[in-house]
Amino acid sequence: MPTAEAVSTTQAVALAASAGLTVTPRTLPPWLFYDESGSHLFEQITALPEYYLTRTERAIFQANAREIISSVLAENAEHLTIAELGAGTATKTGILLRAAIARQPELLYQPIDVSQTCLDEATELLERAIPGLLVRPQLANYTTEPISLERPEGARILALYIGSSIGNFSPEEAQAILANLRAQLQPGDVILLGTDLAPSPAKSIATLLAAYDDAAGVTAAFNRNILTRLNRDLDADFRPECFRHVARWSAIESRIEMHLESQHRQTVHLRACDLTITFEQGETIHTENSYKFTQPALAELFKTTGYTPTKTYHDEKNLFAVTLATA
Ligand code: AVI
Repeated sequence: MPTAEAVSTTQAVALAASAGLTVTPRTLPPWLFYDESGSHLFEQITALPEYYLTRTERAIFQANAREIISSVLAENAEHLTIAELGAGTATKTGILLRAAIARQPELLYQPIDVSQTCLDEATELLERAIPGLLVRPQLANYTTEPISLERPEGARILALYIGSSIGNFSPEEAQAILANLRAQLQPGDVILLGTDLAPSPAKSIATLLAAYDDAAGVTAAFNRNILTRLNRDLDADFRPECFRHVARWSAIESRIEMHLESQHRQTVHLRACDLTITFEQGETIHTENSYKFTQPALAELFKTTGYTPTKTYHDEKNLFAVTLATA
C-alpha cells in the first residue's frame, strides 16, 4: 500500500498538472523535476563542464570560508549556528561547517528541506564526517510555511541560501522567502545568498545558454524526465522523446527559461486526472525559470526584504556571486 506521504505527493502532482496543462501557455512547476531520477540527473548536471554554477560557488566558499565565518563572529559574538534553506544533501555546505567548527568546538546545523530523504542523507553524512557537529534537520516547505530556527544561548545565526536556488522563484516569491527568513533573524544575524549573475561584458549569453543546454544532453533528459514522472504518477502516456528541450534567454525578465516543445501534433491522456490534451506542433510547456541577477537587482532585493549587504564575493570571471548581508 502507498504511504500517506506518497498519496499526498501524487495529489499535489495531479493538482499541478491539471492546473498547468489546461491553460495557455502551458506550464509545469519545477519542483516536479525532483523525483528520484530527476534528483540524480540534477546531481549529474552539477558536474557538467558547461554548468559552471556549482563548481564556481564551491571555489568561492573554499577561498573565503574562514573570512565568512570570521565576519559573522565579529563584534563580540562568541559562537554561531548555521541554518540552511533548501539544504538538499548539503554537499557544498561542508566547507562552511568545517570553517565554523575550527572556531568553536560544537556547532548546531539546521538544514531545512522538503525532502526527508535528503535531510536523512545530509544528517548521516555530515555528523559522521565532522566531529562536533550536531545536525537538527527540519522538514518544511520554506516557500509557503513559516520556519522556526533554534538559537543556542547568545549565538548568532548564519542563514545559508545558496546554489542559486533563489533563482528558480519569481521576484515576488523570492522576496517572500527572504522576508520569511528575516522574521526569524535578529540584528547582527547574517544571510549568505548564492546567486548566478546576469550576462555582462565578462559573461556571454552563450555561456549561460550552454549551462542549460549541455552537449551531452543531460539537461534535456532532466527536462523531459518531468513527463516520465507524469506518466508514472498520473498514469499518463506522454512520449518524452516527442518533446524537444528548449533553453532560452529572456533579457526582459533576466532569466533562462526551459520549455518542452511538441515536435508534432499529439494527444496525451492523463488518466488519473481524467484529462486529454492535444498539443499542436511547436506548442510548448514552460517548465522552469532561472533568474540571473545584476548587482543593482540584488541590492534592491536585500533592501526590500530588510537586509544590509556587507560583502560580495565573486569568482575571477564574474560568473557567480555570494553575498553576505546582515539582518
Ligand atoms: C536548482 N537550480 C538552481 C538549478 C538552476 O540552475 O536553475 C536547476 C537547473 N535547471 C537546469 N539546470 C539546472
